[in-house]
Amino acid sequence: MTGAASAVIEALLPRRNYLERSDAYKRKGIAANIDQVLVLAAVEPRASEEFLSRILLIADAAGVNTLLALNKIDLPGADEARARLMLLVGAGHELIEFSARPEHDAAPSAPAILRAKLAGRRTVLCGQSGMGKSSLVNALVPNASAVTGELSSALGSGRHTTTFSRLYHIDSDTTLIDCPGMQEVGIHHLTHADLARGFREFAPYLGHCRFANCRHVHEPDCALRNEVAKGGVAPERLRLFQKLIAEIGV
Ligand SMILES: Nc1nc2c(ncn2[C@@H]2O[C@H](COP(=O)(O)OP(=O)(O)O)[C@@H](O)[C@H]2O)c(=O)[nH]1
Ligand SMILES: [Mg+2]
Ligand SMILES: [Zn+2]
Repeated sequence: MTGAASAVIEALLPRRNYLERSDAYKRKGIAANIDQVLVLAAVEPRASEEFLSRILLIADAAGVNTLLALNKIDLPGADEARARLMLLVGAGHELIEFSARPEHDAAPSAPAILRAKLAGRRTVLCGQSGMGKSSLVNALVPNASAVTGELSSALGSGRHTTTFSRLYHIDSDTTLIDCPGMQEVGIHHLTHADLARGFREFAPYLGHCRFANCRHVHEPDCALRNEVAKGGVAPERLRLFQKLIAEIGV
């Protein structure tokens, strides 16, 4: 506690949903009762597609809507960055793009693109360090003064990476929760079925394998692996799926 501030819990509201991540030992809550997760990638530094996939998976498993966004499209390299996200777009994730820095007025500004999508909702902002989360908060929230990246001049090294989630009010019924410092997104709390469903483009093939309990790894007559061989599903996506089920042992 800091200073004399204190608070009283007036009521415990039932949880509508609960976004969490987990390693082999413990689960870590990210946020509860949210309407959507805004998953932020950037032109530079390059976002990890695996990181993005992991956030999308935990959100899908929690039953929370997602929105995938590419920031910093004012930078050269936007086309390549967009192309790298096409696997996720092909999997059924909507992609929006903008520039969070208002001085780059040639690119669509974040408030213009996001206002209607955020209005009246509670949105959690997730993304690796450097993607522009704090810049986006500053663009959307009057007087937010979130500290943005670069090297810390005071310390000479290290980054301004905050580690606590913060909730900002855009207006009386619109909130944005910044989740900084998320380097790893463990998925140990997910089941094989959660993962298979989270790779949304797998849906037409699930349930059509020879074995009802097919794990889609090396079973014969696997509908999903057959579809990859035919070119209908991207091999990178099946590889990531197989890596993740091996990681959590399901
Ligand atoms: N060119 C450009 N730079 C941006 C944009 N958004 C953020 N940045 C820069 O990217 C760096 C990291 O941004 P920051 O908001 O701290 O990222 P965070 O770690 O996700 O909170 C900072 O130097 C920002 O000024 C953008 O739309 N365009
Ligand atoms: Mg930040
Ligand atoms: Zn199969």
